[in-house]
Amino acid sequence: MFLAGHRGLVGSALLKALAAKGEYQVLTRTRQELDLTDETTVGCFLQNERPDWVILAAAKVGGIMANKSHPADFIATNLAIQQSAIMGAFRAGVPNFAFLSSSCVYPKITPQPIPETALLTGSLEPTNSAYAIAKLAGMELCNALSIQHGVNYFSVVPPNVYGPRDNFDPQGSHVLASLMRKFHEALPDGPVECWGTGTPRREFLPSDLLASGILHLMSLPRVSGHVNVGTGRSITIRELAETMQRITGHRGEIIWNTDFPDGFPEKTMDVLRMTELGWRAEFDFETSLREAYGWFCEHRAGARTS
Ligand code: GFB
Repeated sequence: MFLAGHRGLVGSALLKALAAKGEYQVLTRTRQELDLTDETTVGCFLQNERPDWVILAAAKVGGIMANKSHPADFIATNLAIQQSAIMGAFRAGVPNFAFLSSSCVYPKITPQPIPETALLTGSLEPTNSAYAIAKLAGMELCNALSIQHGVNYFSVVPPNVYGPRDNFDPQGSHVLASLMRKFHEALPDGPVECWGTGTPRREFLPSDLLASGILHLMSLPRVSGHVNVGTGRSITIRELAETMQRITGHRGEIIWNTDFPDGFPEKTMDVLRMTELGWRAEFDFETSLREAYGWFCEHRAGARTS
């Protein structure tokens, strides 16, 4: 199997889970060894290796401000990676493909929790529409190849993921990593600025559980379309900030800067399909967050902080 993006947040968790399972021989390539945006090179690589699976965990990703300020990069890079990997795999006769999408593909305003059937039933959230359109194109391509050619190409839709090897850059990161760093670096009684109103609700999943969910889907004979792999539970950004304060021991003021966008008012996924497929995410959020904070403290010097 070829795991694309093995050094990232999701890919590194997948690499660890695959090694623990021991059922697959896992091929990896660094960005320097294989440019995933180059369709010809990726096509040749897959023709030579002919893996039985490809997992595409490589993507240009980022939090709300990275998406809002660099929409062209998000759509162009992701479309190029997906075209290379998905069509390269198909042309090389790879029978199985797991594509990593994101819960931001769902409409901005839609009943919560969001079932898989909500896809394309409403307008996208403007701050990440470019990224979402790239992900929707990848999902549709996997689905179309499955329908037209009978291959097992499916999409995994995770919520906001966190864990080892996350990006902790305050401008580009997602909220959980950003707040972890901000509260850690603040003076114990000093202020911390958070973005938006604090009222949006988000669903958070640790990367090792996402990897476990993906491996579960891969163990099934076949998966059609896309599957939400999450917890089905969400908290407000304010609750996240207060939990982070407790974990880091911060006692100062939290300032909500409403010059920054809120994005989706709520993004909580319905996980009934995944439950029926035999998997659910069982974990205690605060314990898991403490573990993630432990990783950050230990690896801070080498973590992506800019
Ligand atoms: O995680 P996040 O950047 O992205 O932000 P999304 C979630 C919420 O946290 C927003 C608020 O309401 C932010 O305004 N927030 C508060 C902060 N303080 C901060 C902070 O310091 N940093 C950040 N980043 N946010 C992303 C999409 O949406 O979700 C991606 O842009 C992807 O494309 C990802 O799909 C899963 O959850 O709003």
